[in-house]
Amino acid sequence: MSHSDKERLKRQHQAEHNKQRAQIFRVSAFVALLSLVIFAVGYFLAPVFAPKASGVTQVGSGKIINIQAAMDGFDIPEIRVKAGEQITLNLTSLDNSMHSDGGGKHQFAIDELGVNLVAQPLSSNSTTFTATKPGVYTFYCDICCGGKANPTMNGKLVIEA
Ligand SMILES: [Cu+2]
Repeated sequence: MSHSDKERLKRQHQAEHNKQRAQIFRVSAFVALLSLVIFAVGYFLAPVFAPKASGVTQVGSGKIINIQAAMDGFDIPEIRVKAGEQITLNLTSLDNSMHSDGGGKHQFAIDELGVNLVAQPLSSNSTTFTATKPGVYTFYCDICCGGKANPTMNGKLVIEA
Protein backbone atom coordinates (compact mmCIF):
# COMPACT_ATOMS: atom_id res chain seq x y z
CA MET A 1 0.00 0.00 0.00
CA SER A 2 1.45 3.33 -1.07
CA HIS A 3 1.49 6.39 1.07
CA SER A 4 -1.24 8.10 -1.02
CA ASP A 5 -3.45 5.02 -0.72
CA LYS A 6 -3.17 5.18 3.05
CA GLU A 7 -3.97 8.87 2.95
CA ARG A 8 -7.04 8.25 0.79
CA LEU A 9 -8.24 5.52 3.12
CA LYS A 10 -7.80 7.80 6.10
CA ARG A 11 -9.80 10.54 4.41
CA GLN A 12 -12.54 8.07 3.50
CA HIS A 13 -12.64 6.95 7.09
CA GLN A 14 -12.90 10.52 8.29
CA ALA A 15 -15.71 11.30 5.86
CA GLU A 16 -17.61 8.21 7.02
CA HIS A 17 -17.11 9.25 10.62
CA ASN A 18 -18.41 12.76 9.96
CA LYS A 19 -21.47 11.40 8.19
CA GLN A 20 -22.25 9.20 11.19
CA ARG A 21 -21.88 12.09 13.56
CA ALA A 22 -24.20 14.24 11.47
CA GLN A 23 -26.77 11.47 11.49
CA ILE A 24 -26.52 11.02 15.26
CA PHE A 25 -26.98 14.75 15.62
CA ARG A 26 -30.08 14.72 13.40
CA VAL A 27 -31.61 11.83 15.33
CA SER A 28 -30.86 13.52 18.67
CA ALA A 29 -32.37 16.78 17.49
CA PHE A 30 -35.47 14.96 16.32
CA VAL A 31 -35.83 13.08 19.61
CA ALA A 32 -35.35 16.31 21.56
CA LEU A 33 -38.00 18.09 19.48
CA LEU A 34 -40.39 15.15 19.80
CA SER A 35 -39.90 15.09 23.60
CA LEU A 36 -40.63 18.79 23.72
CA VAL A 37 -43.85 18.38 21.72
CA ILE A 38 -44.98 15.45 23.90
CA PHE A 39 -44.19 17.43 27.03
CA ALA A 40 -46.07 20.49 25.77
CA VAL A 41 -49.15 18.46 24.81
CA GLY A 42 -49.05 16.69 28.18
CA TYR A 43 -48.64 19.96 30.00
CA PHE A 44 -51.67 21.55 28.38
CA LEU A 45 -53.88 18.47 28.55
CA ALA A 46 -52.94 17.45 32.10
CA PRO A 47 -55.74 19.43 33.76
CA VAL A 48 -58.27 17.78 31.44
CA PHE A 49 -57.20 14.25 32.35
CA ALA A 50 -56.20 14.89 35.94
CA PRO A 51 -57.94 12.45 38.27
CA LYS A 52 -60.86 13.97 40.07
CA ALA A 53 -59.31 13.87 43.51
CA SER A 54 -62.30 15.18 45.35
CA GLY A 55 -64.19 13.55 48.17
CA VAL A 56 -64.36 13.21 51.90
CA THR A 57 -61.91 10.94 53.72
CA GLN A 58 -62.06 9.92 57.36
CA VAL A 59 -58.66 10.25 58.99
CA GLY A 60 -58.60 9.27 62.63
CA SER A 61 -61.06 11.48 64.43
CA GLY A 62 -61.21 14.04 61.65
CA LYS A 63 -62.00 14.46 58.00
CA ILE A 64 -60.11 15.57 54.95
CA ILE A 65 -62.36 17.25 52.43
CA ASN A 66 -61.12 17.70 48.91
CA ILE A 67 -63.46 19.96 47.01
CA GLN A 68 -63.13 21.47 43.56
CA ALA A 69 -64.67 24.66 42.29
CA ALA A 70 -65.20 25.88 38.75
CA MET A 71 -67.50 28.35 37.03
CA ASP A 72 -70.34 25.82 37.20
CA GLY A 73 -70.05 25.44 40.95
CA PHE A 74 -68.61 23.15 43.61
CA ASP A 75 -68.29 19.47 42.78
CA ILE A 76 -69.62 18.42 46.22
CA PRO A 77 -72.96 20.08 46.99
CA GLU A 78 -73.31 18.66 50.49
CA ILE A 79 -70.66 17.71 53.06
CA ARG A 80 -71.48 15.79 56.22
CA VAL A 81 -69.22 15.80 59.27
CA LYS A 82 -69.63 15.07 62.97
CA ALA A 83 -69.51 17.62 65.75
CA GLY A 84 -66.05 17.87 67.29
CA GLU A 85 -64.22 16.65 64.22
CA GLN A 86 -61.10 18.38 63.01
CA ILE A 87 -61.66 19.30 59.36
CA THR A 88 -58.91 19.76 56.81
CA LEU A 89 -60.34 21.47 53.78
CA ASN A 90 -58.51 21.48 50.46
CA LEU A 91 -60.04 23.74 47.85
CA THR A 92 -58.92 23.48 44.22
CA SER A 93 -59.82 25.96 41.53
CA LEU A 94 -60.18 24.27 38.15
CA ASP A 95 -60.28 27.57 36.28
CA ASN A 96 -57.29 29.33 34.79
CA SER A 97 -56.46 33.01 35.10
CA MET A 98 -57.95 33.77 31.66
CA HIS A 99 -61.43 33.82 33.19
CA SER A 100 -62.62 37.40 33.10
CA ASP A 101 -65.01 36.78 35.96
CA GLY A 102 -63.03 36.29 39.15
CA GLY A 103 -59.76 35.67 37.32
CA GLY A 104 -59.97 31.92 37.91
CA LYS A 105 -60.03 32.23 41.69
CA HIS A 106 -62.63 30.52 43.84
CA GLN A 107 -63.52 30.77 47.48
CA PHE A 108 -64.88 28.49 50.17
CA ALA A 109 -66.37 30.52 52.98
CA ILE A 110 -68.61 29.70 55.93
CA ASP A 111 -69.39 32.89 57.82
CA GLU A 112 -70.61 31.24 61.04
CA LEU A 113 -67.44 29.14 61.40
CA GLY A 114 -64.97 31.83 60.39
CA VAL A 115 -63.82 29.82 57.38
CA ASN A 116 -62.62 31.88 54.44
CA LEU A 117 -60.39 30.11 51.96
CA VAL A 118 -59.38 31.32 48.49
CA ALA A 119 -57.75 29.13 45.85
CA GLN A 120 -55.71 30.78 43.11
CA PRO A 121 -56.28 29.84 39.43
CA LEU A 122 -55.51 26.15 38.77
CA SER A 123 -54.24 25.83 42.33
CA SER A 124 -55.19 24.43 45.69
CA ASN A 125 -55.29 26.00 49.09
CA SER A 126 -56.16 24.50 52.43
CA THR A 127 -57.30 25.36 55.91
CA THR A 128 -58.29 23.51 59.04
CA PHE A 129 -61.15 24.14 61.40
CA THR A 130 -63.15 22.30 63.99
CA ALA A 131 -66.76 21.43 63.38
CA THR A 132 -68.17 22.80 66.60
CA LYS A 133 -71.92 23.33 66.83
CA PRO A 134 -74.23 20.87 65.07
CA GLY A 135 -76.28 22.48 62.34
CA VAL A 136 -76.55 23.18 58.65
CA TYR A 137 -74.13 25.78 57.35
CA THR A 138 -73.91 27.33 53.91
CA PHE A 139 -70.55 27.43 52.22
CA TYR A 140 -70.16 29.77 49.26
CA CYS A 141 -67.88 31.46 46.79
CA ASP A 142 -68.33 35.21 46.49
CA ILE A 143 -65.65 35.79 43.88
CA CYS A 144 -67.13 34.62 40.58
CA CYS A 145 -70.30 34.93 38.54
CA GLY A 146 -72.91 36.48 40.80
CA GLY A 147 -71.04 35.21 43.84
CA LYS A 148 -72.95 34.27 46.93
CA ALA A 149 -76.33 34.73 45.24
CA ASN A 150 -75.47 32.27 42.46
CA PRO A 151 -77.19 29.01 43.38
CA THR A 152 -74.39 26.86 41.93
CA MET A 153 -71.68 28.68 43.83
CA ASN A 154 -72.77 27.42 47.23
CA GLY A 155 -73.44 24.24 49.14
CA LYS A 156 -74.20 22.86 52.58
CA LEU A 157 -71.97 21.70 55.38
CA VAL A 158 -73.97 19.55 57.75
CA ILE A 159 -72.49 19.12 61.21
CA GLU A 160 -74.19 16.14 62.82
CA ALA A 161 -74.48 15.81 66.56
CU1 LIG B 1 -66.29 30.73 42.54
